[in-house]
Amino acid sequence: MSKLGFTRAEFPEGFAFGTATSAYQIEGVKFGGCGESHWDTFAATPGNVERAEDGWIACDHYNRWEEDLDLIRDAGFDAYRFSTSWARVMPDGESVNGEALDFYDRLVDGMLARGIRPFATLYHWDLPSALADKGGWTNRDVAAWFADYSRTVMARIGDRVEATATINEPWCVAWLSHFMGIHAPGLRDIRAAARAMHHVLLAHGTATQALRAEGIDNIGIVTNLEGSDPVDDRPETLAAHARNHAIYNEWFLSAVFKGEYPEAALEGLEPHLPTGWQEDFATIQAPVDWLGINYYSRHRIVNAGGPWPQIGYADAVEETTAFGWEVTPHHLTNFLLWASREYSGDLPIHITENGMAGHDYLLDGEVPDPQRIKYLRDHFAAAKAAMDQGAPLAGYFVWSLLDNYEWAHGYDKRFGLVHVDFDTLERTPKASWHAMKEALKSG
Ligand code: IFM
Repeated sequence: MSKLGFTRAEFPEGFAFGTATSAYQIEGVKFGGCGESHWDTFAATPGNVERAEDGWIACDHYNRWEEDLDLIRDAGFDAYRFSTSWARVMPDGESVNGEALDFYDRLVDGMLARGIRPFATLYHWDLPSALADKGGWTNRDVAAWFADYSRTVMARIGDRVEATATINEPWCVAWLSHFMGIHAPGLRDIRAAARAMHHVLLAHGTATQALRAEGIDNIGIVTNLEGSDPVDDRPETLAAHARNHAIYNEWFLSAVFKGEYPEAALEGLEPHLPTGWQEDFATIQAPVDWLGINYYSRHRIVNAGGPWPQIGYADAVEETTAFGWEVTPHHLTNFLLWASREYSGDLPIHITENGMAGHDYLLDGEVPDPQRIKYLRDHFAAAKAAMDQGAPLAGYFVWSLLDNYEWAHGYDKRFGLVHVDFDTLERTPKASWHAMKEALKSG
């Protein structure tokens, strides 16, 4: 048995073992005529990002992509989930940067040349500043802007991409960024949040329809689902827990697959939704071919009091990662079963992200990361348990290939299977990369 506790033979033929990254986190916006995004200005504002770090150089993937694809191939991965940058492709939000399309064209060809199956994500958070100036996700027009950008990218690479996701983690795009103020644009406003919660779905549906009209298929959306448990069974705690689950997990799945929003979220958000929001479900429900689930951890929920939604987080009680996130693999099993039973039915599900941040360090040319190996072993087992109970799991992408820019936390939260020295940009595979290689070699 491999260190990761699984062999390929335990998974169906064609199962996509993959790894994932995103453009802003690795490429380096300094290169290739990339335009400014709301993450550049958010990071340049004191107090938003640790050490005010940004994606200027990041992992220099824009120049080192061949070495990075070699690392994916050499580990034995079947698939690579990457994202295209909106601000790189449309630096001013409108006109197209040919260099950007050339780059993604080379990248996709580089994957195919190495036998790696390309899984593209169109939005992983790099909104052009020119569109942020017009209100970004709070402006209904974002749906048409996003469809236009999606068409432009897929006209160039859509013929060779196996699967396409519209939006990565709509909860982060909308709630974390417009209600909690933790990600760009850093708003803390319930009206802005409600509009972003709706427009991100409208953008997903509008782009899905636009891509289909151009003959692109195998389209999905990537939701991040977070486990939660109420700290006690007092009615006010249970109500806060239900609201958290509705806003975090149910809102997006319910809209895409059922054409409705959950009551526990509508009770606070409905007054702030744009007029006529119900009519948009016809677009939001544009059929998808697969569902992506990103899963990492859970929160213990308390009632924080104060204004709606009164969601508060209690201290962790389980083992935690370097991020302070609790390690709770059983929630992954539950989510895979719940999402297919309640929403996506027989559609294939991909675990589009799963992984952990560690206090990883380079020692004599090696990077020992035993906690990550155990984390992955337990989560692969949790995924397998869901499959054994009928969940239609078709792929599993480890987050992330490389240590990279972890948004508001800058560069010191290391999620990579491969260590990156951010002074020299040298890559060193960690013990977990070697463990993946061993498992993927197994019959
Ligand atoms: O790094 C992020 C990624 O961009 C989106 N999903 C969660 C990861 C870890 O926080």
